[in-house]
Amino acid sequence: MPTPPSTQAWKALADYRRVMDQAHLRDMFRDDPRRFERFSLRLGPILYDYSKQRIDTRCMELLFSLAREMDLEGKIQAMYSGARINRTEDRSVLHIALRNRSNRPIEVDGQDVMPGVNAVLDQMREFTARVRSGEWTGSTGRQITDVVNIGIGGSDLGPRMAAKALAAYGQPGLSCHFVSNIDPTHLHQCLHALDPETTLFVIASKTFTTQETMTNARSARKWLTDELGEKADVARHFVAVSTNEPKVREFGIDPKNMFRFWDWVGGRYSVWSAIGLPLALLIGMDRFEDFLLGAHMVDEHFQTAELEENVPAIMGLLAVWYSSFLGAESQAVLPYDQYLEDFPAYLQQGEMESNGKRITMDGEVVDYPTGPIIWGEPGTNGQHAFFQLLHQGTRLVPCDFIAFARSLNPIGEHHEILLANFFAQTEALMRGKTEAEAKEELKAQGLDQEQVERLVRHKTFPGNRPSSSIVVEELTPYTLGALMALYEHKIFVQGAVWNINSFDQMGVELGKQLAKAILPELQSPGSVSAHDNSTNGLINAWKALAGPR
Ligand code: G6Q
Repeated sequence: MPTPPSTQAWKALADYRRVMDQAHLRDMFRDDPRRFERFSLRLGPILYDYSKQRIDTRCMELLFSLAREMDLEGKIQAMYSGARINRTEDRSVLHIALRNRSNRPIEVDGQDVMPGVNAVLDQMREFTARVRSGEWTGSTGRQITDVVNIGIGGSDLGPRMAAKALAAYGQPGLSCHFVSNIDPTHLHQCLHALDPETTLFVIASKTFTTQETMTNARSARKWLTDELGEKADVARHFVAVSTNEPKVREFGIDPKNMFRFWDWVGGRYSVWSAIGLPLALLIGMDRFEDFLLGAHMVDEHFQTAELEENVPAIMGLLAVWYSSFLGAESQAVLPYDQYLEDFPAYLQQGEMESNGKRITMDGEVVDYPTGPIIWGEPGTNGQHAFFQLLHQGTRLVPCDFIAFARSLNPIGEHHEILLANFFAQTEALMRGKTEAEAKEELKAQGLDQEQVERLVRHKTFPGNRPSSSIVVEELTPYTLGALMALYEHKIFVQGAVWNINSFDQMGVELGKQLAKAILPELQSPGSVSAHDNSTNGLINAWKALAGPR
């Protein structure tokens, strides 16, 4: 594989950047009345508009050439065919199999994975139906009213975000809660309001060894047995989602109540597997399968559409353009929908854990920037906070604006006001306000010449600030699944072009090792001296503050 900077297209893009630096989006819209038609696509219920990005036809052609030189199309087919593209962990990457509603065989080591995927979906269907109907009860015979997912990272963010996003489709009388943090406050906040007789815990951990999850799970089990005493039947209140059956048994969960998944499902791509169980309990299995179907529709598109018509390919290539050529350090994701409150945090993991890498597939240190920092908040809240920096700051922050055409909770004119803001923001970022326009405005307000001169620069907006707009018909399980899959494949595209492995997470594993080494030192008396001066100082100061162990 060539290094990205050694390709023809990379060199041409590095040159073309100078052309684009001279261009202003306002002028590009003036010169091309069909810019929206040229640079927007429809994909089922989704409209993707990238006409307010700093690109033109030539720039897109070069980005597509770059993708081809880095064999994006070949890499897509490799993923779909079950090749071990996660080379550092020697694993296939097959979240697409989890939502393969066509049921077309997908093989790993000559074995079709689909029968196993379908068997777990059947198991989830049976279990969720029993819990939702009240047939499955707690140990005192009462119906389950609260599901508590205990998991962290990929075993938390996806189902938590999706359960919040699809709360409108939930079963009345059944609530989902998510405990991830080892901070005891998180478990306390969740459990203090719950009744153990009607609470079901889902222990979600691919490895079933993650310190936070296992500690929270043991404390939850203790809470249950302390509260219910002799009546406690742990098997009726605990189920597991994992790849590690021996550890699940060891914890005391009946393997009949274990939902499997496989090492070819990465944590941050696992919501489509049984890690989605809390979501399936909340919205029911038919809707969970709609969620899978939405993602599958995007999977089919990603695999078959020409790059020029391929939404995730374009999303990923634009991210490469901004990170590697235009010097953008971050990208904002701005859902104009309260249900998507956790979407930026979910994407933060997806993008930053996947593409926060500095070593290529060939083991070389990269000499170009890779994955950007992802951040964001729902609109319109962000407008009253950090949007100032987007409009007038010194940094380039490409933004994704996401909105739904219809509200699930229409009240008066709220939704129109929300969308008026959505459209106005992308327009203002793109157009800006010239000094002449600002002057006119100030004069019209009756300010004298001196006041106008003093204020005009502060009131000027440079514009040319790029954004994409993603407008979706309505928030449903299907459209949420589709939206999430778009971003998953966008992440893949960037990794393919940068020639990095988007599917390992050595940095996360480092964190898991480090804390384990220090814990015994915190739990034994005496001062520590094995670390650097700062770490020794901090640990010893903590020991003094916290009191005797
Ligand atoms: C995701 C990461 C990481 C992982 C958590 C939880 O891709 O690998 O976020 O999901 O560390 O791991 P377990 O599911 O094994 O507990």
